[in-house]
Amino acid sequence: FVIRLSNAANATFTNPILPGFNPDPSCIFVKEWDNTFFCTTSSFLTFPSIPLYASKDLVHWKHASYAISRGDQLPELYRNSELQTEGTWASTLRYRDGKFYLITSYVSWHDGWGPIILLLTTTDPYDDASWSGPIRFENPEKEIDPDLFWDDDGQVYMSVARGIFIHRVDISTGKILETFTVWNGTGDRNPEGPHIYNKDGYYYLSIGEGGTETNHSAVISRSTTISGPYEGYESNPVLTAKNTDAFFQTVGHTDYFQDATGNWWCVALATRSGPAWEIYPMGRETVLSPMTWDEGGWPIIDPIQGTMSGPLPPANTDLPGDGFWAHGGDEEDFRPGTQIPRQFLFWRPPKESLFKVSPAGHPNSLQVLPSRANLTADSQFEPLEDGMGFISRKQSSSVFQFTVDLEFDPKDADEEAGATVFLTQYQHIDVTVVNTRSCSTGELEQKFRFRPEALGKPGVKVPAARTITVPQAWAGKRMRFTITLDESQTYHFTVAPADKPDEELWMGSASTDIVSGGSGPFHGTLLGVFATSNGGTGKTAAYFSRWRYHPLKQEVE
Ligand code: 6LW
Repeated sequence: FVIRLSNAANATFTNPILPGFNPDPSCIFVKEWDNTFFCTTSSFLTFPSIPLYASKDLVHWKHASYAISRGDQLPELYRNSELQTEGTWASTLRYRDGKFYLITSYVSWHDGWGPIILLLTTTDPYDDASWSGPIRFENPEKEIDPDLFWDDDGQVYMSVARGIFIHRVDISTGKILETFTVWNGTGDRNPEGPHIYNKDGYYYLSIGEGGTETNHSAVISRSTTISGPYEGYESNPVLTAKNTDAFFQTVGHTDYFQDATGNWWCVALATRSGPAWEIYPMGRETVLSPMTWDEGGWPIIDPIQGTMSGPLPPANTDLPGDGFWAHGGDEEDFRPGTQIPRQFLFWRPPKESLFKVSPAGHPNSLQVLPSRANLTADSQFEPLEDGMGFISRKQSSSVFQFTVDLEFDPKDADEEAGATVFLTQYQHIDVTVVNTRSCSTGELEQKFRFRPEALGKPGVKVPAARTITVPQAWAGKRMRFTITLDESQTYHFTVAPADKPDEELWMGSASTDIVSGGSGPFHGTLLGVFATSNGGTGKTAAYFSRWRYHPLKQEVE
């Protein structure tokens, strides 16, 4: 029998534990790494890809590394496809004998549906460079959501989804040695996200089903042999928000782990949307719930709420590395000698020459050279050939203020630079300075432009785009762009001269509805800056400075 060492009093914590675009969580506890919890989440097309977060107390999460930080870790880049849902999907993170194993599927439709299963490893979870190049696994049925499980006899099993299979594999080569067709859930659609756990003589197979929308749920089965037959739990699902009016919806895609005292925990993905499920700009985020086992040996998981309690480890923020805090904000001044901030993300592997911190002549700024592509996918511009002059961070709070300054003196027609709320290349809301040719005089004029793009969500109400001529008195000045999200879930966009921020001009307002779901059903919004020639020949650099992102409140209900 087991002596429960836990005498931790219940303490409260707040969901989501990993706010912002952080779906498909997979988490472990690693005693050998100073009693630290590690989690990973899906990145899709954001790059660097597949973040690892670390925590000592399950409350304070700090970014530790990216498993994929070099374009050459992806076997093919599929740069020409315009599908926004490609990229790195659900991964599984595991630790064994001094090594971290991250198995993921890189999904592409380049030649039709073609997910590639990749295994990356490291012995230092705080160091991007230490992550190995991938081993590509056999994937005859084009499966996704790989899991890794080591049995006591040393055999390794990879379970995968779209119909659940368990493959016995050789992890050094990625070869499949044997395949078992096993339990596919309760009969609901999209059995996926499998994980296997060994406990008290049973192999437990946990999966998600119902699809990643409001019908999502977590179900479980077990068997005394790895190959099955697996017996479904009669009281499935073990966790869901379907048919409830909970604020946290779409709950599913779970992973389980035990802490130092033997307590069990469950992570899942969820959207802070309420049952109406219309407004959830941050997409699917990572939530936590305490978990116990009933007398029959089946899990009991508390339904997800914003404030929960459980036997948390003592508060501890002592974590190594130069990572950022998942709940934190930014104050970035791009000082000479520094790198691109760790929380900044590109859309696909970047053309690195487009970005430079503190370039000569423009200290304390981030230089962004224009790409021919703007933020909207349009094959006319061969959008991905020469990269995208776009860089961002995740929106992690449902009320915030994001402010950034811009020095930009465009020379050619259609050169444009500014700030954006970005879900995909089909759904974003931009505020910029753009060089336009006047219809009446034929002269080039600098204008402020507000432009919502909602191609990816037909039928959504979109405010009109508008331009305002840059006032004479502001010409040549550094401009300040501010994006504020208020409690009514409306983004407001303003511009002002950086030296007179009170003289701000309102450029537009837009509902978060525009960047919820649609072409980015799996995604969450990014807040960023960009520079583009809009398909032209312009080469004028944009210099961004004084980047401030202040999350103001985590919750809006
Ligand atoms: C992921 C699947 C899912 O592969 O959504 O909600 C897919 N679960 O397991 C993309 O994140």
